[in-house]
Amino acid sequence: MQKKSIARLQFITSPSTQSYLQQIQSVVMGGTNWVQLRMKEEKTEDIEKVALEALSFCMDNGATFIMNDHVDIAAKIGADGVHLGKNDMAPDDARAILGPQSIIGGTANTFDDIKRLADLGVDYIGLGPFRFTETKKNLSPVLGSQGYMAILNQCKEAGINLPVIAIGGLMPDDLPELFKTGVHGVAISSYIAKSEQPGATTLDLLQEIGRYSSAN
Ligand code: TZP
Ligand code: MG
Repeated sequence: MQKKSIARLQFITSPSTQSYLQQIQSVVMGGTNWVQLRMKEEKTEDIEKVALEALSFCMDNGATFIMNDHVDIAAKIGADGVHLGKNDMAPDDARAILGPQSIIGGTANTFDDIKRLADLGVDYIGLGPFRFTETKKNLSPVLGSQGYMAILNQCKEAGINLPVIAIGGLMPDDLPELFKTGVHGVAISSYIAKSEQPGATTLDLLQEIGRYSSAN
């Protein structure tokens, strides 16, 4: 099996009026093919139950399913990959468990973070936060588009070609500016999850993203 490619839009679940599974169903029906199940407050057994259902839905509908934090659950259910923050399992250890085809993403706030993650073999970088967001606790300093520009330039100079995914408080108006900095794509949670119609919001976002990037 070939490793799946990294899309332009990753939807990340957030607590909202819709259940986590409903959110994933809505956005996949809205056209996105890349989702991350992020459940921070729930018990591991409850997370595993949702993950299993969400993965099954994603498999049936051609979407890539990424598990936040829980390498053990990802391994157990056969998720497409994991997203790991600075306090999670190291990416090389996760790779040893999940194997070469697994998509491993890592969180970065600086160029040094990206360099370290590149050495540890991640497949994509979640670089942020772009701006303040209530979705994540203990937020790192905001980068703004100037920050992305500077860090993406450092990546270029260092020959690091990993796909960089912008994250943190993103809204449609941010997209033209962000894609100019050289990011590969965007990860969006609350703007989609808390919208009235997450599926329709996703479709609009994908159309917008398509105007600034060559594929999704
Ligand atoms: N990591 C950095 S910012 C963030 C995460 C998980 C939250 C992204 O969610 P939102 O609601 O799109 O700001
Ligand atoms: Mg984490």
